[in-house]
Amino acid sequence: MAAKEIILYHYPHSPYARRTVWYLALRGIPHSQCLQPTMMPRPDVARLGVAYRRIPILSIGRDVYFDTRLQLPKLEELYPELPRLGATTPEQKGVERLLSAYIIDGGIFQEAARLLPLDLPLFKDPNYLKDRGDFSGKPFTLEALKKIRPDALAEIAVGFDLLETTLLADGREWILKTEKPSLADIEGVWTLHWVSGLKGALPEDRFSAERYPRVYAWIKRFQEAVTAAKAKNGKPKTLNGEEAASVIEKSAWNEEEKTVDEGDPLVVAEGLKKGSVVSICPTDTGRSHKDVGKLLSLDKDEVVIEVETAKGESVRLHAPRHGYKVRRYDGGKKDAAKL
Ligand SMILES: N[C@@H](CCC(=O)N[C@@H](CS)C(=O)NCC(=O)O)C(=O)O
Repeated sequence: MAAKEIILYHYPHSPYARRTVWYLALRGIPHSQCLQPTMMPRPDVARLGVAYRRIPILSIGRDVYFDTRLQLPKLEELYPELPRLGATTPEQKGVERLLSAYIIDGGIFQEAARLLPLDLPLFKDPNYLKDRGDFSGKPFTLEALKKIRPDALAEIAVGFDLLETTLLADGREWILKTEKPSLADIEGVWTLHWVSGLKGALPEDRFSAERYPRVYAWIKRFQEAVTAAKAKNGKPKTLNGEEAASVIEKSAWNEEEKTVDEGDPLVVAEGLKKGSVVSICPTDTGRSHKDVGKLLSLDKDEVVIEVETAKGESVRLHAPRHGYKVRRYDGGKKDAAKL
């Protein structure tokens, strides 16, 4: 069987990327990394024929996966010999999925991102402010951040309180009472871990181990588990952009191709079939970065298109349906009309 090499394109300070970094570490899945700048341009990503601008991006063989919400379930399917992290009972799966939705769609991460300390060196760089404006779709200014800070703190307090007084209230070590951290812990912890570790983000008189003892102890336990796993696995190999692209282009492995669900309302409305040219973009952030390619498959969970790398090799881009817009490609006419 062809080898499935795994490469994670990320930068270490990215809280979303940590979701996948931690998952790979806790399961001990062998992989390489391709480190990226904190802002655009990202030539290594463009080299793959990818317009999507968000981090992390994960490649497995010749398949490239956007979004941690697709990457984690895909990784869950691989390496059956390594213990999985995902929940097994329907009730526990529900907790796992609801935590993901609460933190990401419920806006907890978005509120945490509003608490970035205003004295961050990056904020002195006008290019960074412009880049984050492109990312969010509206101007990114320090004045606006300062103004919404009290509201963001109120929202984050709700998040800390929820974990402290419900899921962790009985003193359990891990969300699903597992022996080790599970996917539900990753889904619940990543934003609170990030914002509580970001010096100057949270006022100490309102957010501390005294105020939220169970949450702070859980974050610490989680970090210790990840540190131990990373020490056991050793550091992933770091590839430069060209090396990473060439591993992907040379790979003989593709995920088994699925079909286009003919009854899917979007397929019906847009008149799509296998081979139709479509565009894909996220619906929340990074919306202006559209990938255009040939539709290979579409179902309720995932859409897959085929694109060409800068060297003319074909790769498959996978995006989740949730949070992504798929449209028949009109040659960019609608975008041009907006200008
Ligand atoms: N829903 C996406 C969100 C990814 C995301 O927003 N990542 C941030 C980094 S933490 C990003 O791409 N920021 C803009 C950038 O780095 O260009 C996911 O789960 O992967």
